[in-house]
Amino acid sequence: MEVAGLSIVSDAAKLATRGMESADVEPELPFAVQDLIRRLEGKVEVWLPELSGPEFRNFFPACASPSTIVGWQSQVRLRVLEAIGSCDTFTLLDIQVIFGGDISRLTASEWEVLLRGFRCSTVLRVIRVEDLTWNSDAEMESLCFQLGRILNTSSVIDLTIVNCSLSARCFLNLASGLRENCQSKLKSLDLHNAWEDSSAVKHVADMINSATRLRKLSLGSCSNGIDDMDEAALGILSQALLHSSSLKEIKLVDVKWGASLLLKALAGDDGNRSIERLLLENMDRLGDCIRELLISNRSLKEVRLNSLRMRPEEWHQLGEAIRDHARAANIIIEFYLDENVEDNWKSIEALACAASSDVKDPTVDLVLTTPSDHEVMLSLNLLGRVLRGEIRSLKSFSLSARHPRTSGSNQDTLKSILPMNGKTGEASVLKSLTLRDSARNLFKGIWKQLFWYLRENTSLTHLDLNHFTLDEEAFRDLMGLLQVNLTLQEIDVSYTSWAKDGKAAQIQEALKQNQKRAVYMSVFRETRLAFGDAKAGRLFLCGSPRAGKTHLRQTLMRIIQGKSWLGNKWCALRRTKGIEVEFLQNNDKMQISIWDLAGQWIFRTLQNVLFPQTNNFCVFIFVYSPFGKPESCFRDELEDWLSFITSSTKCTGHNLPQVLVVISHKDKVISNSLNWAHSIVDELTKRFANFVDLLPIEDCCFVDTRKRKQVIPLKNHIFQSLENLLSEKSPRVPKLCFQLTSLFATTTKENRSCPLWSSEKFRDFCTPILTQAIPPSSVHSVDHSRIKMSLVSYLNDIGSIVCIPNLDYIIVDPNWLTNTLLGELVALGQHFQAQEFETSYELSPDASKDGFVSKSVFAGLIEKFLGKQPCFENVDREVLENILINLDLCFKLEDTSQYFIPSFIPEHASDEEKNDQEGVHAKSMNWANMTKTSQFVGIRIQCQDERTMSLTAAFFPRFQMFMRRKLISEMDVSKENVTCSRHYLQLFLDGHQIYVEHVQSEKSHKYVDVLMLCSSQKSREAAIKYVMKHIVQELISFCASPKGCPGVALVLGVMQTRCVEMLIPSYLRRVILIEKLKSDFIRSINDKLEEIPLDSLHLVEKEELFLYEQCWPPIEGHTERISERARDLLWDSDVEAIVNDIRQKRIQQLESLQEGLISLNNDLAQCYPEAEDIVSNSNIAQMKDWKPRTSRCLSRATSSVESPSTRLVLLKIDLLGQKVDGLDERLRSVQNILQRLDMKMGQILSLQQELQSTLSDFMSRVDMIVEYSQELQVARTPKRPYVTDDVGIFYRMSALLHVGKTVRLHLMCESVTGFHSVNDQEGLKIRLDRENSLWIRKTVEISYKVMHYAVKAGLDVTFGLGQAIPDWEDLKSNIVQLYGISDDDRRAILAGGESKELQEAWLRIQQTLAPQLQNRYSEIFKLYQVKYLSLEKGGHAWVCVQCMNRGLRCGILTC
Ligand SMILES: Nc1nc2c(ncn2[C@@H]2O[C@H](COP(=O)(O)OP(=O)(O)OP(=O)(O)O)[C@@H](O)[C@H]2O)c(=O)[nH]1
Ligand SMILES: [Mg+2]
Repeated sequence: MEVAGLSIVSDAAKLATRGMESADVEPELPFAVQDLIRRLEGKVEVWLPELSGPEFRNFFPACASPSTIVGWQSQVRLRVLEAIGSCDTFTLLDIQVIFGGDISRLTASEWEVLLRGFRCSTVLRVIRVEDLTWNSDAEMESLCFQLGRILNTSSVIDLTIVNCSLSARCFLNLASGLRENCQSKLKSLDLHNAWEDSSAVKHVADMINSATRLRKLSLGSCSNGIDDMDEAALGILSQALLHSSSLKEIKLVDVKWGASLLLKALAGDDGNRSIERLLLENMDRLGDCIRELLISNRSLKEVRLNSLRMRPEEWHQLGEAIRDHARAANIIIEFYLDENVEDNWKSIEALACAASSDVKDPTVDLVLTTPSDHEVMLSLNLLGRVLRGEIRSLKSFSLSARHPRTSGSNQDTLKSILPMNGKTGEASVLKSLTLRDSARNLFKGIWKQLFWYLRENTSLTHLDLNHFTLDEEAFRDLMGLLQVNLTLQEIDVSYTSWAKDGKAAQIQEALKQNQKRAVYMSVFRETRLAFGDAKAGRLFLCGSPRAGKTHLRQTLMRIIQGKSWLGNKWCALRRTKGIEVEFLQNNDKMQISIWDLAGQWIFRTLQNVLFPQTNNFCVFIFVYSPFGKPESCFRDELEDWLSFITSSTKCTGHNLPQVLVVISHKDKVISNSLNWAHSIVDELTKRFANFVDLLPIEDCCFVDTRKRKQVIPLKNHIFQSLENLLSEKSPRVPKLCFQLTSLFATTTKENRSCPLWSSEKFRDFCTPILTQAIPPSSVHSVDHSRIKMSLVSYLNDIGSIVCIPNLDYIIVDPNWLTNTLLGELVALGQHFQAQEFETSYELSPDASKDGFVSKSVFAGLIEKFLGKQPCFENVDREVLENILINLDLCFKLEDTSQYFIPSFIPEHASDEEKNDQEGVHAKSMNWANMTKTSQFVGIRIQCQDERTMSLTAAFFPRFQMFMRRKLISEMDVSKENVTCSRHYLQLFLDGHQIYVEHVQSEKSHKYVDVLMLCSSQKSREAAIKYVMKHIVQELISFCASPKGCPGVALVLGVMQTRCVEMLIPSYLRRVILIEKLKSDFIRSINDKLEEIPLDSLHLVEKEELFLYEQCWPPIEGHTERISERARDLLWDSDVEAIVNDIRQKRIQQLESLQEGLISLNNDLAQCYPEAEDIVSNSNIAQMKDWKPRTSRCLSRATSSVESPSTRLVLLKIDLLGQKVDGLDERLRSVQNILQRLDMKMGQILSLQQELQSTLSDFMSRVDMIVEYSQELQVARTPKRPYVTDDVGIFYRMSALLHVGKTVRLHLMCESVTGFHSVNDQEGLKIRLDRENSLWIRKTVEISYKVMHYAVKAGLDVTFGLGQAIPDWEDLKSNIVQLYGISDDDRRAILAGGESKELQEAWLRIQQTLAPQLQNRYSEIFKLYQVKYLSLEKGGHAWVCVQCMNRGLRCGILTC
């Protein structure tokens, strides 16, 4: 197919092939080639193409010598190479990618064509030369010459050569490029296993000398063990280092000559002075050298020692040198703790103790990684000593448990591993603590302990809990810790469950508030004020209108004040407006304020605006009147208030807000029974268990609120609860603050006309009390104004005064604000009639338009208020306006003089016709400048748990005002680009049009939608990044702040794009939670990976794996059923997180599988001494002398394992590990997210391939150990039998098999992707008799063994064998000797070959099942016989229907 505009042969290519007699008829150019050229020429390709794939085979064959390819093929080759060379979009030139490392696939002149274009590249950053192979040295030398030229003139800054053993000439050629140009931009040179022999070193030195901007040099040894460097070469290299003035960092990995080089180049007075960072990895005996450097080199700022091998004494000496002489501020020491290296622990202890100093600041960062739970214990023990202050050398401590082989039974021990031994932790100097647990949740038990110990710690500022699964309990523990610990400044919980369920924002907010608290608390401490236990408690009365709250409050007041019924005539009670606050009890023991909330919904907006910021010691009383209402009302009202309480109160640890239900109107109800309420309370107690402490209804809770006698027991009950709360351990508070709180209460009661105090008045009022409170020892050092500012902040935090920013006054009477002012204003604005028969105020029926009113309406409202109230000191119109604006309840548009005041004035009746969901849709919303190619994004920010949380009425209006102020004053957005309306905020930012929409009504208040029309100038990704940072994250943090809904955790959902585009009303929009979409997406990729046959993995289009679609159901009247690609809905960073997740899991699986395989091989080797022959394969001979290289990531050679097959596994894994490690490094240099994805996907495919082949290897070893033989395979005998008792639960099986018992013989599905039990499988009933009990016993043994190895290899998790696995202890102790083959069998094998008993068992299984195989097989076992196409997978198998269908679908089996 000839495509218009694409000339197949370029002029250059024609030129290059001129003179060639081409008799070939030009065949059609394959699509893949055309496509590639087009992409390259369109300069959209960002990643070098792989030309070794089958689609290019005709032009770039693997076998033929490139010089023999002529004519048409040759022209096409040149065309492709030239297109690559001139593409000029590549940031990374990785030679290996093009032909998998075989450079002989191109001729020298072809390389020249390919590389020519790179010489003048201005985007190229990295050149990698890794794992290359070549036929003649000349080829490599010529390539290096080309690369040298690129180094000379392009923008490349990083050259890496790994595993290539280049000759001296190669380096000469590379260096020649640099020599010619002293302006080379090269900043980093990485040479690992890069030279053939040390004759190359002089040219390396030459490169260092010529690269005047070189900052990083990394040198590493060869994995083949050849690592010599003669004296002369060493001298030249050290001279080059010594004289480099640009070098900042040197890294040496696994080299023998490291010490001599470093001493020559860095030590002493004349050593290099520019190098600041030194990294040493995997080296022996460097103690003396490092000591010398630490002492004599002044310029080293950071020294990182990774997996160094030294004796404990050497570590001790190094520790002392660090303590006494080291100048470097950061000394990072990493240990990989393998079970088998005993000295490691002695070394760590020796170092940590020797470096400990009472006078010097700690400089050591200790990083421990361990795969064993024993080592985790030891590490935690060390941590205990560090936290107690016994070891004072560590600045930071990091502990990663990598796939610890634990059965989980150690958690109890873990809990007691961090004893504080009566110490408070004040002596600790540790600043940063990082804990990681990559797989099995080993740390689960320690959070409580750890957080408890950190309560008194005053050194730790940084805590990193990345990647953990953390539960609600741990969250409460942490929030409890943050109540008392004001030292912690940063807590990293990214990639934890808390980051996903919205708790992270709450933690960040708590830290932010703590920073403020820390300021005033330190002032109090410095002043040495006396501290005492907290005694301020709060009682909130909530419930629907006319429930009897105010009556109850008054009766309680009368009881406390000792007034009799007759002494206090009922004044005509008005319905409450806003919140009425008064002191119920104010004595030495307790200061209880009572907050009586209006039931009317219109006041709800104010209520959480006015909630105090700290909510320790709160009791909420929900008052309910059953009079004249159906029972269902009780549930609805209680649910609603519980949700309000949950959402408005911040989590402060395990002290949940207490909620007591009081039922009023006892006198009006015929039945005294409260049964109807009990069950509802029980149900809601469970649902809200994490958030409120809903107390059971007692008899005393059913009252006539007007009757003193009936209320007295209730009062006692309430006080008892408050006393209990206060007696629990609480943060200590300055006694001075109680005194002030109490004085304010009495003073304001006496003088109600002065609720606002100027700061002078406040100061004068406090001075005498303050003078008394300051101890004589501090009198002279005290800064009075600082203390007063601290007192204001503190009293404001606990709610005894209200301090509004930008207001000149302090409100000392909270009731004035909550009731007199705001309650009244809402009442006036909303035409609320406080008394049923009250004649209406002469109000014009004011209404707002989109939340706005004119200046005159606003002024009228304020005037009416002032006219209605007695005269207050300091209160005038301006002050009132200021209060409203600074509480984020109102703002003024300067140009039109309109006021936005949605909470106070109702909407025009026509617009707002009852706010029910359907009614509300902002008709005024529309997209400006929409085109056909416009891109839309919709994000929903919603309550994590819709059944217990809601966004309270004040939330959205306040967010609107907060955001508006922030955008205009902090981000310089012009006012015209920020429009508020009652239900939305419209923004024009960065070229995007954004709606933030929230429809608030009594029923719907669970989410905020962000709708966005992206700027045509920006990519969708950039648009999402922008909106996430500036809107979504702002909203989430606002919500967690005291101004928002601090109890609400918010999570994100993504919206169907059409809903955004068409602005479909919010209640109809289709949304899926991002976490849900991600997990669906992961599942789809995993399924696809598993379905691909092993041998065609390399053919898989990476793009295909990403084809997962989210199906949206139709929306009546708006859209049809629509599917959208998950990849388009999610953002790239999410897709990357998904790929990371899959990759990480694959690596983990491979590691555990490897461990399982090693243990299996060990066991096999034990019972078959000559096992090497059995388990070896053809590759083994080449590997006899192979020594595994330690790679941090994947390889851990267990010393006991020496069988060749194990070595084979280790080699494979190690090679893969190197690839992963190498790739990781490479990934770091790749900025482009798509490139990274592509690389990682490629890596997942090779991991998958490795996994599958390791798995089949593993299975065949398992078969070997249970003696499932070739004959059985040929006879098609099922190979995964297991036996259960008659009930069918696997773990019930025990050693107690007795004659007469009935058991069932079951079979597992034998799918190659993993065996598993089959749901609802009936199995074959067998009654045990003398004859069959023996082989059945043996069958149990077979299945236990299979299970045992499956668990060891981590397959229980992968295959979902969970419930089939017997209890670990049972597995160990019952029936079989599981470590290795059973003794009987071993004896039998050693004596004569095979275990007769096992053979017998298999024979009997065969005989028993044979009749069933005929026809009833699928009925009894739900299994079907299939044949796997590739032999490697083991021929026939019995699989379940799902596995059969899947296998058929992807063509790996036949029936
Ligand atoms: N018979 C009887 N009447 C009660 C009882 N409790 C309250 N009432 C009456 O119910 C009406 C409302 O009482 P309030 O105490 O003002 O109700 P509230 O819960 O404060 O109402 P809001 O302030 O509007 O939220 C008044 O007329 C009370 O006299 C009770 O236990 N028995
Ligand atoms: Mg009331």
